[in-house]
Amino acid sequence: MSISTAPVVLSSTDAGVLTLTLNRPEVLNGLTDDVLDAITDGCRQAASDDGIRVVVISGAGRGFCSGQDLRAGLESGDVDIRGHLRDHYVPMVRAMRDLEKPVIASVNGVAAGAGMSVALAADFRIAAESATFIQAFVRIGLVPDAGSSYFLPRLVGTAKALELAMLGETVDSAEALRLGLVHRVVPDADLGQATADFAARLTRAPRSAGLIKQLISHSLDSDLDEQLRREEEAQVLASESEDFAAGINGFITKRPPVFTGR
Ligand code: T3D
Repeated sequence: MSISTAPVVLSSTDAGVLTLTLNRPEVLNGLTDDVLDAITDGCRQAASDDGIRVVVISGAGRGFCSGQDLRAGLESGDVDIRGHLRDHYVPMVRAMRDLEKPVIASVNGVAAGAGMSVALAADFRIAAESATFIQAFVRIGLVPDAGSSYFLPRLVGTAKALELAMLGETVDSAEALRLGLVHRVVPDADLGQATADFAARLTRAPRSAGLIKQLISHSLDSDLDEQLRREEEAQVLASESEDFAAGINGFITKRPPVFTGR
């Protein structure tokens, strides 16, 4: 038995970016309760800290995340799956989606099962060329969870989502880009810098960026009237922000506005 004292998720903050690095490289960052709860806590911390403007999730070693750690008790057959999902997976997905700040998945390697779900629950996915995506659930007789069955059809359409989830085949980064699963694919060696550049750009976004995240998130679940109401509410909030005042002033004075996220 090996006992590790290293944190299962490394957390660091720099220039407004909170980076959460899944840190179980020996199992391609398989998800345990501690890992799931640390992602949840990180997103909640970002929600309450004005200094954090963007969250980045990445993986240590050659994998992004291999999904549920299959050696963390599942094999005993004596697991309360419903409770496990409700107590650990659902809060993580909600924390990522409810956060009114962008979350970037910097996908450095394989994203399998719920590891792919983590990537899909993010707002942006930047993938290394060697990254792969696998709806691995079906390979072990499970169904997509942690939001995969929600996010996947919205990103690639129901026909392709069904194929990916039912066949569980490996999707490489070029195909992921073609399908619209990821926003960018970069050479492996450039992933860190490309993610940092993308995140830095988002740290300069106005308060309305978080409201835009919520509007687009709800869009496909709303009818037109409901979405028009949501736009109205969000626009009122945006128009009351300091960043809107800065934006208007910037337009009039012909100087680029400096947004603070307030
Ligand atoms: O609990 C609940 O509520 C249920 C929720 C379930 C959600 C899910 O995520 S279900 C899906 C779980 N994930 C999988 O089924 C993926 C399992 N892993 C793989 O299929 C392969 O490892 C990969 C395709 C991801 C990568 O393959 P490869 O060849 O690059 O690496 P490898 O040699 O298979 O893995 C390297 C090591 O990581 C290896 O350990 P070893 O043999 O060197 O000691 C392997 O066992 C370990 N590993 C990889 N994935 C997992 C894992 N160990 C535990 N859990 C894993 N998910």
